[in-house]
Amino acid sequence: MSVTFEPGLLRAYFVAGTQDLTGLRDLPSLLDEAIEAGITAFQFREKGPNALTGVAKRELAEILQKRCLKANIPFIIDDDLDLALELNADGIHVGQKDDKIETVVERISVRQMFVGLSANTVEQVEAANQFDRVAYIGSGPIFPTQSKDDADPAIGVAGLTDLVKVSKKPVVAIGGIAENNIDQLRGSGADGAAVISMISKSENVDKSVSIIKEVF
Ligand code: TZP
Ligand code: MG
Repeated sequence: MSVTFEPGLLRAYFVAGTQDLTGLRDLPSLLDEAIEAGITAFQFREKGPNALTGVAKRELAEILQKRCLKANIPFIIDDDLDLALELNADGIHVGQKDDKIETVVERISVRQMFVGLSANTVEQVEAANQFDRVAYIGSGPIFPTQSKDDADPAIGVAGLTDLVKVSKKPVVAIGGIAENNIDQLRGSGADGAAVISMISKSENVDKSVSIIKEVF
């Protein structure tokens, strides 16, 4: 049973991998907490020098996918089309430097799977508009972020608003979104916030998710 895409799924979009966790937290229990708090989507983004690979990555993905399935929220895999196809994930998310969108669209052809694409310039958004299979755009970083080593410069809320105007797809804002700045996204036209640290480093996950859902 897969979750089909609708823009409301972007409201409170939690992104994480084991590399984002500090201390004694483990990802399945953090995901449980975030689900309980009301996240609307989860992306498994296992990336970077400390990330799991191979069987360990797949086994963790399966555990997380079961949680999402039970909660009826989409399980989205970042930048690993083979794994997404193998597990029949609800969605695949790719960045501009990952597999080409043409390749992704071709390889998922007959699957239900939806596609999210990162785009942070007007040109990238216009290109994404041409692909029917792209369900949503992820735009950012909005603010400076610690969670992505190769992050592009922050585009700010004004940059986000410009992209939303050009996009024919719903847009989720990402990057550096925190309790002390999320208010600035009101009226940006984005459909939601995608966050790593606001949830994974939160001392009160319930409160953090409520703050996101209060804005979106
Ligand atoms: N893409 C653009 S910024 C970013 C990604 C994956 C990192 C978001 O992490 P945080 O902690 O919410 O800033
Ligand atoms: Mg990437």
